[in-house]
Amino acid sequence: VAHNGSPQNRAYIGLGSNLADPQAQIMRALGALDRLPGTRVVARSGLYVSRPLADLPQPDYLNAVATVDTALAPHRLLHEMQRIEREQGRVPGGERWAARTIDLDLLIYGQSVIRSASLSVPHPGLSQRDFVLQPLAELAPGLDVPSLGKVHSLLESCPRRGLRRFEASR
Ligand code: A4P
Ligand code: MG
Repeated sequence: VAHNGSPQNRAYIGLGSNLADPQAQIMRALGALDRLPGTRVVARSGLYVSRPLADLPQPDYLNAVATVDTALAPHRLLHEMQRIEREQGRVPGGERWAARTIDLDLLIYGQSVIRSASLSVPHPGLSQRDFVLQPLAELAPGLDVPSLGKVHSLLESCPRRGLRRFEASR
């Protein structure tokens, strides 16, 4: 139970960027998430370099996952994540999978399974994305992903697309 009495929920948020200094974009988004009301970033994975899905002609992505404890309800958290995306210059209404300064995906929210028009949790792409599962396994290998199974088993059966650890430059 948080300071203000609201129950805390453990969520995992995926971060991705392939424009305008991706490392700085991810660090800035982590700071913004940590400043949300009733919310703390309690851990973050290492950074990973990944090729764009569908081999789209775009720069490689930098990806990471954050562990977040939050008193915000799922749709409210998503709303705040979208505000952070806009503040970091994400242009809304672009094509699906277009290159972006920052993309924040709500991967997991406690034990919740949500399938609403604006929010699907666990994130539908999770089990097919090594750039999500590898950093998630770093944070919580034994985590049971609602309706899908353990993170380490999901990683074993996930297609590998040449993900590599990013060597920090600062
Ligand atoms: N939405 C539904 N569920 C969620 C959720 N769990 N988290 C809705 C976040 N958003 C969720 O998202 C479109 C709509 O998804 C939102 O309005 C929200 O209501 P968007 O971010 O505006 O559009 P998008 O990201 O272009 O489309 P989409 O289908 O969400 O793509 P993804 O899954 O976000 O993937 N390649 C590499 N290597 N690394 C990446 O990080 N990311 C993407 C985007 C593509 N290729 C990538 C990467
Ligand atoms: Mg997205």
